[in-house]
Parts: sequence; structure tokens; C-alpha cells
Amino acid sequence: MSALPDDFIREIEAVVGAVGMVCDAERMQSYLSDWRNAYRGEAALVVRPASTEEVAAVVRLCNQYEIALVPQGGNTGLCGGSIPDASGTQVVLSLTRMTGIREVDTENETITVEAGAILQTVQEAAAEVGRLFPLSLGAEGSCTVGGNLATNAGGTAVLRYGNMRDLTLGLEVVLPDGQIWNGLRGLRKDNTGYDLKHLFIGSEGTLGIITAAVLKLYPAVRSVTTAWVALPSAHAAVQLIGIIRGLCGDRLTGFELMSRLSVDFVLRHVGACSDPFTETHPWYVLIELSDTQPDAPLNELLEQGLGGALERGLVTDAVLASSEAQVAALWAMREGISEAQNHEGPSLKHDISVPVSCIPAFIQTTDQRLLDQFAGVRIVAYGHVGDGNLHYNVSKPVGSDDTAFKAQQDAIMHVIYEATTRFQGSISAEHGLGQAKRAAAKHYKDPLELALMRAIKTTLDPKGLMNPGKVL
Ligand code: FAD
Ligand code: 2HG
Ligand code: ZN
Repeated sequence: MSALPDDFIREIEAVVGAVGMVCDAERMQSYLSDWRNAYRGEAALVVRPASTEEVAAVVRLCNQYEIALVPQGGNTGLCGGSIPDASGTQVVLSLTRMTGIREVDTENETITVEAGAILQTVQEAAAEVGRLFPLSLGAEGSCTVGGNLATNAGGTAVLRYGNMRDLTLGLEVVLPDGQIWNGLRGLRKDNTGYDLKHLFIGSEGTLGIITAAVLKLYPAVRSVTTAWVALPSAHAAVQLIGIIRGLCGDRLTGFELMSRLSVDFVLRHVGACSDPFTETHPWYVLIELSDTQPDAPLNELLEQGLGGALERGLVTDAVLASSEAQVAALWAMREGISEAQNHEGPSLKHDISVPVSCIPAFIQTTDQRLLDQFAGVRIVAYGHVGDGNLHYNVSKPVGSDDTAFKAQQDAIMHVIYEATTRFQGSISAEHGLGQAKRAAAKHYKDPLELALMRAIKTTLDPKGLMNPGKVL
């Protein structure tokens, strides 16, 4: 029996039709757990509206009947933000039928897309008109623009283009009372007071439903050079960024750091990946340079930078990709880490950032503390080192019991977040808080900032119906 009033269900059906509702327990399953199966909930109903007006009508009904809503896009988030709670009383509002590309304006260099559009589809639509939409991440084949906006997603090109916040000019949002805010402006300058779109970007569905966005386009890239580089230490990686950036400026688009254990996991679990080097090394970086000019001398620039670094002992080996297949193979090694770690049992994810200059000391002191206190844990450290963003994940000791390891989750987290705080970092660089880090944020975030966030939440969503139990 449904936890929802019959009248509510009838009215929802009048808005979205049977095609826009998932009531059947079996068909509902994919909306109730996340990609890793780390979070699971129950829902009274999944609603899939096909237009902004339908979203607004659904939200108005939820407001009227006081029913909590959980917005969901591609369900690839890593903090359980899109998963309902266990009560079975919440409604999942999936944006996956709103996939339209509303407008491409090549003179204004913008693309206007609906929230359910898959990121890769947006990248392809930009490429069709000779432009680049630069947000790029491992889940781009299934995550949605709405989810990217709601989590302020980062990824592998932030170094050059910024995160989703930097790539957005305008938003359309359905507010918790069902009003539609049309902020779909393609303006690069607009100082008429508070910039409201930034309230919704990164709000993880707790302030409203994002239904469409105006995004920035960039010139298409016509030359790319990709290198896989071995280094003796994380400190060498931080020094190498400075060298490459000094030489190549904005042509440096990717600089991804990986520990040997991260690479080992990929070699073990992700098919068709092979180590570019015969010897093993403690650290690797994947470097990408790009340019809008065809035949830009990127190989020469990178060879010059790496040659100098080799002489100074900062680099121990390097290989430049010589075909598109090799470029894809190198990126597959990097993008495969997340999946590979799933095969090694439970993993505790810590998506932290510290100032780039502090990364070596953070790794050294935190590794030491963890290994002293939790014998045998496997630290899988990798990430977007040019942004100061480390995925400092921890896998259980080989052969140990899953439950015993999970019982240490809070103690392990405390060591890592205490170090993050000491280095004046953030406990969530790009994945958000969701339900995973809500309690930690209460502990580690500035109380005044939390109070301001609560005041905004109460003003916009006084009944607390938008994604309750997430973020705050
Ligand atoms: P969902 O998971 O469906 O939702 C995420 C949050 O946004 C939830 O709180 C949900 O309620 C809210 N939400 C979704 N749609 C809307 C909407 N329209 N309006 C309001 N709220 C909404 N993230 C990065 O930042 N960088 C990476 O490099 C990266 N790599 C990844 C690699 C892999 C293999 C995987 C599985 C994930 C990765 N992620 C990364 C995390 C994830 O892909 C991103 O957070 C992505 O932006 C989520 O999009 P989604 O559509 O799947 O959102
Ligand atoms: C990445 O950079 C993603 O690969 C996922 O942000 C990180 O799985 C993770 O911890
Ligand atoms: Zn990442």
C-alpha cells in the first residue's frame, strides 16, 4: 500500500500521466541505490516530469500535501545525495525525461540545455558547432547537467576552465513552492544585486529543482598532447606543475596525480589496461596540453618541460601518447581508479582539498598517522592535484572483515579531516556533502557559515521538503 494519499497520486497522474510515474517496486530499484551500492533507500513514488511546467506542478502538489522530494539526475553522485531515506514516504523526482538542448548561440558562445541532458550529449552538441563544453569527468556518459550543477561538479579540466559554477551563466529553477524562477540569461555581466544562480549551484537539491541552464562554450581544441609521467614523490608532482604551467600557460588542461596503489588496482581490475613502464614508480601524473591551433608545438613544449624536470630528478620516466588510441588508454587508466577500487571491498571516500603547496605534507603526515593507527589499511590517493583536490580514499586491509573495517570508518575519517582542517582545507572539494558528509560538515565547518546556510534554507524551503537529510 502506498504511503501517499490517493488524491495526491491522482493529481500527480493528471500532471505527468502514467508514463511519468514509476510505482512498480521492481522498476523503482534503480532509483533507490547509488552507483556503488553504498546508499539505499525506499520511495513512495518516482515521478518523471517531461517539462518545466510539469516539474512546477509536481512541486506545488508536494508542497500542498507536505510530501518530501528527492531530486535525481543520473544517480552517479558519490555522497548519497540523490537517494531517498529509509521511510518509504519520499517522492523521487527524476529529471531524466528533460533532455532537450533548447538553444545553441555560437555568437554569444552559449548553449541552453535542460537539466536531464547527459553531460556527454552536451559535449557532443558543442562539438557539432565547432565548440567545446569543457566539463569532463569519468561519469560523463550517464551524469546529467542538473546533477553537475547541483553538486558544482569539477573533474579533470578545472585547472584550465573551472568547475560548473564557472561554466554557468543562467539557470531556470522551480522553487520549493512551485514558482518558476526564469534566470536563463546568457549574460557575462549582470551586477543587479545578488547573483542568485550561485545559491542553487552546489545546493544538492536542497533549495529547488534546477530545470535548465545557460552554459558557456569555448573554442574547440585542435591539438592535444598527453603524457604519462613517473615521479619519485608527490612533492615532485607539485614542483612539476609549476614548471609545466610556467612553460605552457593555459595550454595545461589536465594534471592528474595517481599513487602506485591506484594504478595497481586499475591494472588488476580494469580490462585492457597495461602499465606504460616496465618498472614500478611511487607516483604518476597524467598531463594534458591542448591548443585551439591545429599543429601547435605541444609535444616540443612538453618534452622541454619534462627534460628539464628529468635533469633535476623530479621525473623518473615519461611517455608521450603517439596516437588517439594511446591517449584513450592513458585516460582509461586514470578514469578507471574509481571502479577498480570498488572491486577491492568497501572503500572510504575522502574528497578533500588543501592548498596545492600543502599536498606533499598532507599526504606524508596523514599516511603515517593512518598506518600507525589502522594497520594494513590501503591508502588510494589520487586526484586533480592542480586544484589541490585529492581523492584520499581508504580500502580495507587485504583479507580483513568488511564489517570490522566499516566500524573504523569514523575514526579513519577523523584522522583525515583533522589533517585537512590543519592544512586549512575542505572536507568536500567536488562531490558535495549529500548524506555522507552531513554530520562531518556540522563538526568541521565554521558555525557561522552553517548558520547562514540554515537561514537561506529556511527562507526558501520553510517546510523543509527539498531533499531533507542532505547537506544540512
Ligand atoms: P545525481 O547523482 O542524480 O544527484 C547528485 C545531487 O544533485 C543530489 O543531491 C541530487 O538531489 C541533486 N540533483 C540532481 N539533479 C538535480 C536537479 N535537476 N535539480 C536539483 N538538484 C538535483 N564528480 C566530480 O565533481 N568530479 C569528478 O571527476 C567525478 N568523477 C566521477 C567518476 C565516477 C566514475 C563517478 C561514478 C562519479 C564521479 N563524480 C565526479 C560524481 C558525480 O558524477 C557528479 O557529482 C555528477 O555531477 C552527478 O550528476 P548526476 O546527474 O548523476 O546527479
Ligand atoms: C575522480 O576524480 C572522481 O575519479 C571519483 O571524482 C573519485 O571515486 C572517487 O573517489
Ligand atoms: Zn575527482
